[in-house]
Amino acid sequence: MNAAPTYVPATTFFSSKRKHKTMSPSLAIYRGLKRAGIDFVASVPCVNLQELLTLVGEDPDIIHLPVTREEEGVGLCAGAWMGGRRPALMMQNSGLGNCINALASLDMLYGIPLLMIISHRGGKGEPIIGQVPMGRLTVPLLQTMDIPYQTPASGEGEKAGGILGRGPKKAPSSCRPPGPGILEGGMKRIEAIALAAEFAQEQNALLISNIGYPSRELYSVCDRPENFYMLGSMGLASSIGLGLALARPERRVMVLDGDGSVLMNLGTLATIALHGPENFLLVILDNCCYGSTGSQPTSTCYCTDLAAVARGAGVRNVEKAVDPEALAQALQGWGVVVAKVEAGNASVPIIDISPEEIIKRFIRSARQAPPS
Ligand SMILES: Cc1ncc(C[n+]2csc(CCOP(=O)(O)OP(=O)(O)O)c2C)c(N)n1
Repeated sequence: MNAAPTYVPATTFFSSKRKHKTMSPSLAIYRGLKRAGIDFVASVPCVNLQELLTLVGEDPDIIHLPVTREEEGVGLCAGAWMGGRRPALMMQNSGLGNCINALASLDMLYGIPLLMIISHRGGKGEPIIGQVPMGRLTVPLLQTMDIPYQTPASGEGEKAGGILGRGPKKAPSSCRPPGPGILEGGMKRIEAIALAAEFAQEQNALLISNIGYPSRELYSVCDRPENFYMLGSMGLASSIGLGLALARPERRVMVLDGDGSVLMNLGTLATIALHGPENFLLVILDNCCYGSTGSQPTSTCYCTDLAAVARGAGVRNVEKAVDPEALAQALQGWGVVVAKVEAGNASVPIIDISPEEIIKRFIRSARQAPPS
């Protein structure tokens, strides 16, 4: 048996809430990365990584690839390392969960080094309950996988990339196509959500809503037991809705998803094409960005047309809606609707009912016998 190749990963936890007298934690981490010669970064955004991602994105010597799913970043970084670059993956700790297989059967198997900068949500004082499970599991997961990690204390951010040495190469110029950019003066996401919620109420439909602000906005405009608010598991709204629609063919099931989340689970469109029943409607609220984490642009801001992707995947009923009238019309159908909405979040509070309560009242309603 061959000896296992040496695995040289390193993980740095990072929280922008950390107080620092002289330098922001983001800047300290960025400087550490520069000192270590990091010249290739893949990322999925997190509220706590906003400043660091801006610094990385503005650096002409770093190739920065915002990716659709953290696991994709593991592959990109492996390829970049094979090509002689010094890569890092920046993500929230929930993304670590999405990376486990790739870390084990790619990086660990071949001994490919990877620096992960992980924002550690879900610790003491975390306001979003959906972050808590991965918050607890992060360190045990790293320990189980034998991945060394460090949590830099105030002022230690510059150590972050310390293990990797020097030597940045000039980044090639970007070939990112110009795109339509973020919509201005269109429908607000909360308006689209209110419209869908009203229609769902009329139809006694079950409604699944996307992680982050979309769920908060739905909760604030029209809370019903028939709403399932996602508090974590980014990307799975459409899959949850499809499973439910197949299980309850007599009920209308609607999903309010986001472009970033659909991009994270793009295969869902192929599954919907093959198995999507007539009681299922996926509404993609496309604001061209990750609105809930600071409006970092997604690829729909530049070049990806999710309606065309859905059609290409084989979904037969695909509509586009850019105004409330078109959306109201499209809500009557089934399949996929891509509703173009403005970036930005309404100022609405955090959902104050527990996950246990959300699921209890939802399944009571979802499983009840249809009226005879
Ligand atoms: C696996 C994982 N990666 C990253 C995050 C951080 N995160 C939470 S919401 C969100 C943005 C969702 O964007 P989108 O689906 O487009 O919805 P929007 O908020 O723009 O309406 C991100 C990146 C997460 N919760 N889970």
